[in-house]
Amino acid sequence: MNKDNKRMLYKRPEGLTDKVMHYCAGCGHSLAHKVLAEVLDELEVREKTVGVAPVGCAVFAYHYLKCDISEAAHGRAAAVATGIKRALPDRIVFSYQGDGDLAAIGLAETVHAANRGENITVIFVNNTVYGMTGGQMAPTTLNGQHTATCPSGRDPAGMGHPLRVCELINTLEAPYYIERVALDGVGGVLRMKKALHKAFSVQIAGKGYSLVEILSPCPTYFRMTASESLKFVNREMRDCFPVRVFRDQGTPQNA
Ligand SMILES: Cc1ncc(C[n+]2csc(CCOP(=O)(O)OP(=O)(O)O)c2C)c(N)n1
Repeated sequence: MNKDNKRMLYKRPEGLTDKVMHYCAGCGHSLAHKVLAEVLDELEVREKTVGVAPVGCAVFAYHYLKCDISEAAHGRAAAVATGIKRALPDRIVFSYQGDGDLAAIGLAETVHAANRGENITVIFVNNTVYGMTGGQMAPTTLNGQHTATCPSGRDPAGMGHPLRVCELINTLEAPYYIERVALDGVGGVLRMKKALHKAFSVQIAGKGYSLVEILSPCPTYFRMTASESLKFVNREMRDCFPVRVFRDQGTPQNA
């Protein structure tokens, strides 16, 4: 790792408060918050940014990010973000959502905001489980993965297959930028940063809807150590959810 990358990973960004984070050891939310804070400052938009955090482990984002944050009811973040952006078009607006929130109860809002090409940035943290409520099955739970509500492993015969959100949103005309990244090591963190930069730049330029999906470890409900959970993201999750740019500049990208 070169010196600049090392510095980036260990320095506490200006855009984070001094509060000690409550996340479990090895959880991806803390890293995602940190990089998000850096990106907002590098783009010099933090002071005019409004985030929307619905329910889920990241509901306390307002404790950590030094920008305005609004709560939303479970799944309604895309609708709330739409309202804020339309009422205050000079603000930079993002939603920050887990897979239970965005891909289950909030799927309709997610699809329709994308289909309308709202000029918002959606940050989708996919850890394949409902973390906050005890590790239940989410739409993105992998086939065979054990959770509190599928203790014998997800069986697609009765439970359906993992929902691929980027692929789904990529069927729509309006979205401008769609990328999936994975928090599975230093390279993944750097790619997440690049993707967030791009997504917010799209919004700043007024180009429309951007979505960054972040495959993220949940060691507690994967029932693994932090390092085992990184391997799970790298192997199992990436196998089901390919990491790539799906669309850039409004043009679908070939795999
Ligand atoms: C209307 C409503 N139904 C259910 C809940 C309970 N609830 C709180 S968080 C959550 C799931 C969050 O999971 P996810 O979005 O995957 O985020 P994570 O905690 O894994 O980061 C649920 C179902 C709620 N708060 N409101």
